[in-house]
Amino acid sequence: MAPQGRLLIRGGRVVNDDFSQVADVLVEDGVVRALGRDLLPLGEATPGLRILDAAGKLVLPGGIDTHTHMQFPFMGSQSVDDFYQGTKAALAGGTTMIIDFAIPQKGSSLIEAFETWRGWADPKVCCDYSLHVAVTWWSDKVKEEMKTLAQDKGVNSFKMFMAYKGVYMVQDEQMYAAFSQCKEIGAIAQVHAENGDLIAEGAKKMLALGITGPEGHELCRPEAVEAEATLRAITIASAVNCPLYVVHVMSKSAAKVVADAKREGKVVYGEPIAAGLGTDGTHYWSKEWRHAAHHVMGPPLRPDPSTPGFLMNLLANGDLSTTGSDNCTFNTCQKALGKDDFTKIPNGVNGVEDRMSVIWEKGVHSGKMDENRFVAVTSTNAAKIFNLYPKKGRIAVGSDADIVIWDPEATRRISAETHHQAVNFNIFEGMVCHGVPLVTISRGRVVYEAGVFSVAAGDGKYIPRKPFAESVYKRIKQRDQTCTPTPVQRAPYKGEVFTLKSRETEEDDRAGTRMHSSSGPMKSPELQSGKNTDKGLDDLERKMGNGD
Ligand code: URQ
Ligand code: ZN
Ligand code: ZN
Repeated sequence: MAPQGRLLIRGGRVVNDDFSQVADVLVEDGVVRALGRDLLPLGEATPGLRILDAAGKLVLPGGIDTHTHMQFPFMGSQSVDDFYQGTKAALAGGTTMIIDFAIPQKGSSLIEAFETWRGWADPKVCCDYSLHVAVTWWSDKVKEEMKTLAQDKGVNSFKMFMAYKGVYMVQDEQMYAAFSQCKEIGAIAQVHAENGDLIAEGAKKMLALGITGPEGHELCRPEAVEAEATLRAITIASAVNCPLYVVHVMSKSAAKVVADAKREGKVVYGEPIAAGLGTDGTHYWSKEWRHAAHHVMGPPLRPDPSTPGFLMNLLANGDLSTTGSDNCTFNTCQKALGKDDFTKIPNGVNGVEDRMSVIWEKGVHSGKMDENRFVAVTSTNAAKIFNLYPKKGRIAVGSDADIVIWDPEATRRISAETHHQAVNFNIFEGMVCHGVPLVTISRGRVVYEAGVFSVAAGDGKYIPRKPFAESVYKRIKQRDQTCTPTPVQRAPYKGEVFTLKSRETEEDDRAGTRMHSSSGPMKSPELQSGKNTDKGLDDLERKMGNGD
């Protein structure tokens, strides 16, 4: 990366998650050096200092997209936004960090998957990034590798799939084991919450009914399939006292499950995504196959048109915590792999570029949340949960200078014609959004300004994340100390104890039964033992008058 210049962002309204203030921000060597009023009196020139006028604009912490899949090999294809084009598009939309997923095949090494993804990302990324790692199978080796990833590779989040049967799906006992290990190593467990068995059965049923189009994708995995898995994951995590992060919460039912759990005091976080907040699943019934297929993702967008507004309400009131995009884009010809069978349509939609604007429009412009909550759900909460805070997610002295100058009044019309992503479709096509990123600054450098990029492949950095994030683990640790059950102190039981029979005894019993049944009346099972020396049984036999 080119040497860092000095920047003064002058006169903007600096917005953090807790308060806003009009202030200048001085940036040097990639970090915020000073924050305050009139850091440089007007008219005073300093060589080597670039001044950006932010008067009347907002100065926000750069967005953190908690959920992307760049150049992901999936369902026989590979997502078309690679780490170069995907992260450039992120910057254009005001996002300065993404967290992608390294996903090993069943039976493969987690560390190798992590290194593979690093190998793809490092030379290409234009913004900072980090990696979640998926646990797609279970063994002692997986357990050990999770520890190594947490201790040596900067991974503090592991995703378990409850869907994609036969590919990535894990069973409850494997989730229990993986959650237990997450807790041991100070990571947060993440789940793709859908019941994979029900989806597999539902898909067969739809195909048998002759439903081969994209509507079948939603019909075979209705809301209850997501809500059931969400509750199951929360129940397992709670049994382990492991923090849980539910990725891509897509339905009202699943969001209610998360909200209820949160209100019961569970350490659980819900992540809606731009797609679910900005559009809905009525598109699956479009007469145009291409249009419908480009909305296919899992869990699906929901046909209930009140879903996006409901999810936004929960994001605004704190029931849901962060936002990602689940950006996993496939061109039409790739989606067409499933032209005759919806189960073969590669799952995934866009969102990395438009997430911030869609949330501003539907969340802030609509009056559901204020600018501070916007910063919380697009950046700060993610930084806290994934242990990046306050380097990321805040504008403060010492923080990384990942900053966006944001015009809350300007509008832009989203279109695949003008977006910076590689994919040839945009699920938000035609949406007009207030909230436009004017300048994006990545670790102190202006990388995007008025539609022009000044960034090269590899300028971004891998950001390792330490385990035991405070905002997540303080409560977990305390509960371990204070909520672990203890035995009741009581006097030992001194009475009679029934004698359990061994298998040998049972076999003898069966032989005895044959003898008795041929020579006399049947006895109760307890009395059928041929070698009954037990005093209790002798007494019982006497009482029943069978003392032979
Ligand atoms: O499930 C996901 O997160 C990935 C693998 C695919 N994208 C999607 O449809 N949500
Ligand atoms: Zn998923
Ligand atoms: Zn995903």
